[in-house]
Amino acid sequence: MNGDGANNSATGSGAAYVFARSGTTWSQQAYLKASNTETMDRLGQAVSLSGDTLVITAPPESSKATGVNGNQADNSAYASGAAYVFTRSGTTWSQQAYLKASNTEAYDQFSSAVSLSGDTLVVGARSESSNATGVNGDQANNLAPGSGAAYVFTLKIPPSPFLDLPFQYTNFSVAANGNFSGSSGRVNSWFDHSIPNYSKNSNLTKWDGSLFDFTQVASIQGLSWYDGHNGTDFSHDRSQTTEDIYAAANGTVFGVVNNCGGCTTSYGNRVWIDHNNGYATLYGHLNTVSVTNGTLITDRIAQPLGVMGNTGGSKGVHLHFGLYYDQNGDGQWTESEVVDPYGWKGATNDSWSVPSLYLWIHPLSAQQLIEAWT
Ligand SMILES: [Ca+2]
Ligand SMILES: [Ca+2]
Ligand SMILES: [Ca+2]
Ligand SMILES: [Ca+2]
Ligand SMILES: [Zn+2]
Repeated sequence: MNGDGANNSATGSGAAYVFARSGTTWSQQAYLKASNTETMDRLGQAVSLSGDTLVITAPPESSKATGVNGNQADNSAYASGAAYVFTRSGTTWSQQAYLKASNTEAYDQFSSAVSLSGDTLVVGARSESSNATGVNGDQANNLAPGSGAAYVFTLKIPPSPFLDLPFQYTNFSVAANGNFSGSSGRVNSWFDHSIPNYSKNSNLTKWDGSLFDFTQVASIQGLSWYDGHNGTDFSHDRSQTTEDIYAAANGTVFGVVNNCGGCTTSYGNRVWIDHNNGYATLYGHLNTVSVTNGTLITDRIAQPLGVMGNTGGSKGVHLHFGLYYDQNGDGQWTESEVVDPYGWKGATNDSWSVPSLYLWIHPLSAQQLIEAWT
């Protein structure tokens, strides 16, 4: 996106322009091109927008790929057609998928029409030529030239950031500076991307891919960093003697443990919240809990979950914040489904199996502010 719009070196390749409104003022937000831009592909012949997802068509596109994210580099199926799915995070658009028909052939013009609603996408191919009838018939023949077909895709749309920090603050200069006196930042142990589930390998890999080798940098980690951590630890506000903990987003309370006086293992007194979008959050080591199973959180600041504490396997007052995504859709959140709300930006694949996405409402600059304290 936002490439060089000033050249004309791919005649008729096409483009899409996203405009966004602030109040009554419209301005261009993005200039979008295909991942495999070529002359006469006619990207943008049709577009369909739903929420933060945009589909852009290119009916003359000519690869012989089929399905999702196939090989887009060849031109051996002239005008078979393709569609491109872009999503927006904040104000940034990026291509998520390159879509082709399941039975790609030359001249089919897949994406001659397109319509997106929520996560359901219909793509028309007006010149597709099988003689099938109804749903999922024989798509392999060409016995009815130009009869046309439509293809339905269910998109897996990444969630928009929806998490707030699980404590009270009025703005990020307060979060960065004021929630401590004289220091900034709240994170005192990051999620470890190097080895899942408390396995130990003597290092910690942070969301950005930076590696802390504990055999080399033990002096800086102290008790603040640890190997195999499956969550984010937030330290306490040193300007307060007790600190309320709030839901990171609205949802329904479950999994409450509130009778953990003296327990020395696991998350101690804790609260879980189901956010009704596949994600759940865990708030561990609480001193006291002020919600019960089934409590609906509809205004997070109006309903504290409890008070930050030092119960369970904890070595000081802090909040263990866990984020889980129900990847297998069974309605349970297991330790193999834990994810990092700071996402994953490392150069190699994350060793955790469920993808971590950046899900804080606040932008990276604020994230760096809360990171600053050591
Ligand atoms: Ca091409
Ligand atoms: Ca065909
Ligand atoms: Ca590790
Ligand atoms: Ca699950
Ligand atoms: Zn922790």
